[in-house]
Amino acid sequence: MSTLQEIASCAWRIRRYAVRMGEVQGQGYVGQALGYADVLAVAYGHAMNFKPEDPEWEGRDRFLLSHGHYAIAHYAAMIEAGIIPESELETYGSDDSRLPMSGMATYTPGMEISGGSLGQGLPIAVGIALGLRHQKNPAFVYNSMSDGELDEGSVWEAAMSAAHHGLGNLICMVDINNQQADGPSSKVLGFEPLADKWASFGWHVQRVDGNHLPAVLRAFDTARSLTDAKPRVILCDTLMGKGVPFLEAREKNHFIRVDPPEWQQALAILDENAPEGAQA
Ligand SMILES: Cc1ncc(C[n+]2csc(CCOP(=O)(O)OP(=O)(O)O)c2C)c(N)n1
Ligand SMILES: [Mg+2]
Repeated sequence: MSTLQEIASCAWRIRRYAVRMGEVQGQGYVGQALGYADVLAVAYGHAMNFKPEDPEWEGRDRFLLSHGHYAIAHYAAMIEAGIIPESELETYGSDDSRLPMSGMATYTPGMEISGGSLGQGLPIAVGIALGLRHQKNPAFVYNSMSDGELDEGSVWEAAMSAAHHGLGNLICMVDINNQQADGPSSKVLGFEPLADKWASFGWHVQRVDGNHLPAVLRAFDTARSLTDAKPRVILCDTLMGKGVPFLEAREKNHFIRVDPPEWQQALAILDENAPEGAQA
């Protein structure tokens, strides 16, 4: 069991790794990584069962990165978790790297699926959760999605299917940053009232401030400890760029290009606000 202070340090290091990878390429989906770092810190630093030295261990909880463009965030979490060595961060997005800019299962240890074609993760997660149950394997399936993905009909077909099959071993997280490639999610295709929608599809629903660690922690603990045969969803409201004010304030931050000195400036801001006792 990790303490809140330890998880806060995890989240801070995840943000630092993502900014450092962004600097390698001069661009990337860094705003998402900063916004989602707290959720990933709770998932990898507290909730999930895995063996860093054996990413294919049968008993592991499966983490599916459906929104493959968040790979930079996922790599940062897996570096923090000890699944990927920190030194590999320097190869991010380069030819022959195990860390391509979109998540690829065949390239990267710990990457369960090649996500990125949005709306595919949840249907795959339903299949894996059914398979695990059939094998009497008590592992959980965590499917991670973005709010723009909710535009995809396949998500809602899979949501119905998960409830129909009573998949209590399936936990879905949605990063609600109210952003997508074409602008604010609420303007592109409104999805509210979102908690009511998931509940009406037969899911156990929690909606939390995804940048408030105690709330995220409680939500994961609840999702894991419920005993009913309902799939669980954690709707996480987050702020893109969280922790670096000049990135939080950017209007078009779906994919950011940052001037070279600004990467160091972003790291300096994170370091000035490091949680107590945190070490890079
Ligand atoms: C099926 C599909 N359609 C379109 C795209 C192109 N695309 C890549 S990222 C993205 C935005 C999706 O919204 P979200 O993930 O919420 O954006 P973010 O929060 O990262 O800005 C889109 C439309 C895709 N990857 N897959
Ligand atoms: Mg979004």
